[in-house]
Amino acid sequence: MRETGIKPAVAVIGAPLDLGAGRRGVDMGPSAVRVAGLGGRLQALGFDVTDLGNVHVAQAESVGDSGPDDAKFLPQIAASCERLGELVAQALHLGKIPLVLGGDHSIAVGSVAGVSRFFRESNAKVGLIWVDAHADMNTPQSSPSGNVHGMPLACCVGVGPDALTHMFGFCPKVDAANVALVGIRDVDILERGTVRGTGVRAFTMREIDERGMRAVIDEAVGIATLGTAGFHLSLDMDFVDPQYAPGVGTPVRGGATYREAHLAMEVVSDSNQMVSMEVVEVNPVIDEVNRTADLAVELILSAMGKKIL
Ligand SMILES: [Mn+2]
Repeated sequence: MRETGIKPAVAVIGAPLDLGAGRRGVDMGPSAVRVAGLGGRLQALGFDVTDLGNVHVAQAESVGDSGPDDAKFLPQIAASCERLGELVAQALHLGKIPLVLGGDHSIAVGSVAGVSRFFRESNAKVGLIWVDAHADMNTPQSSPSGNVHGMPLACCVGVGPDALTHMFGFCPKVDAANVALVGIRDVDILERGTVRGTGVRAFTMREIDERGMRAVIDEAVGIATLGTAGFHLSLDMDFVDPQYAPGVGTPVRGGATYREAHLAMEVVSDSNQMVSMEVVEVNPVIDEVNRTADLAVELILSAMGKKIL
């Protein structure tokens, strides 16, 4: 997308949803990332930037009933994801790269549905690189918490509540064979069965330690681009070690270092195959002077092509 000679365009879409998370605060993530200078810093990199504002999401305090215990706020989350998916597809129709700011990770169901629907119109499919401390492949049956932000990747490959798996009338949104899950170090016992059963390629932190980030992301790009029109990058900031990214929904130690995280994004950028991106789970409530949001902007810039030289 960068070789066309036309100034590439990015459409920023905020998705301030926190109904999928147990801990409150990620609804402020889009603001924190904007305050960290996202728009100006993307423009400085040569992008034409349009900010579409935030997609409407329900507020927990005004919903009252949290719905099913095994998939809390499911109807509200599905409605938000549908609205988000529409905006993402519209941005792609305008030739822009959708950049979604979360919000908890359940919003990825909407982003991926929108991207997939767009490419489906031209009989193409999309790959998915999911960068995360967790597998996000729980189901209502396996989830210990009933929090939907632990389920979105399973939904993208067709496993989960119909309201999420069949959004826009088709399922799955992505073939499991085109999914790479990178950076996991905290997977629930029953969730492991879904990871193995669906056949997504999961790169654990151990594999990153042993093979190096470069080799792992190269392979992930290969999986996500095999027979696809490109891939969506879903970046959960908890991928990065809490030492560098303390302000996230669910911190887990043992994550990517600052340099490894940048390298991962730089290798993604080198592929020139990323068609859309989202950054989720920035939680300003437990952050330190917005440094996790600032790192989120840095990683976005690296994924979008910022180089040291
Ligand atoms: Mn996640």
